[in-house]
Amino acid sequence: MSKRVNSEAKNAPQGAGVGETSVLLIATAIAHAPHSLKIPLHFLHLFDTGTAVDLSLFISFNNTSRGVLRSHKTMVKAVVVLGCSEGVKGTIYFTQEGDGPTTVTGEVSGLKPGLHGFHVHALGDTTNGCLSTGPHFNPGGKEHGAPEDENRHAGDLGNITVGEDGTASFNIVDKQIPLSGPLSVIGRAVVVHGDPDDLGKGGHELSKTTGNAGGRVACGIIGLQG
Ligand SMILES: [Cu+2]
Ligand SMILES: [Zn+2]
Repeated sequence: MSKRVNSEAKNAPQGAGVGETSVLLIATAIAHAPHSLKIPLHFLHLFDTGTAVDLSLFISFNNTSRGVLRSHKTMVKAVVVLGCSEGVKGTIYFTQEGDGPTTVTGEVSGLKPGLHGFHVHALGDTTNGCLSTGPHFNPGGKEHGAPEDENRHAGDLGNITVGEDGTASFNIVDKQIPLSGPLSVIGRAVVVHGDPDDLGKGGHELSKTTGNAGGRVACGIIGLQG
């Protein structure tokens, strides 16, 4: 932003040096006064006409970007009710504020103790049970991996850990599963697997596609929540 102000200040027919310094001073004042953008009128009189126009554009641009920032801070929520397999139950909640990361929380019961692969699959189609939810959600055309890997499917959320009582509760924060926009996971499915996801590192022929996580023991469609 200061680049733009600088270059336009140079085009001013006279007093460009003074104008440039003052614009930078005002820009600094604006940056340090988030709730008030009142600029004393006599400041504006320091400039020739050309620079004054620059300044008003700068101020209105600043106002606009603040307004846009505020209006984008909406919360989107989604919910999954797990089904498909006898005895496995659970509810999973998704929340995303603005374009920040998505938080996934939930509880699942009726699973064998240990690690279970946990993914977002591409389709919200359960006409043939969890089998029809397609492969892992992978809009980037990457290989299967761990949530923290650069090379991973967007749907790769790793494992959930089930205790001796057969239940798991979890809280996952991830940047690749937004709830709005072209890469939204709304309308897709969450799948819980019978075995651990090897996170692409198991050396099995399925490691780089599914993490060799075994059968799909529970799944549910990610639906918008009010
Ligand atoms: Cu899966
Ligand atoms: Zn995957």
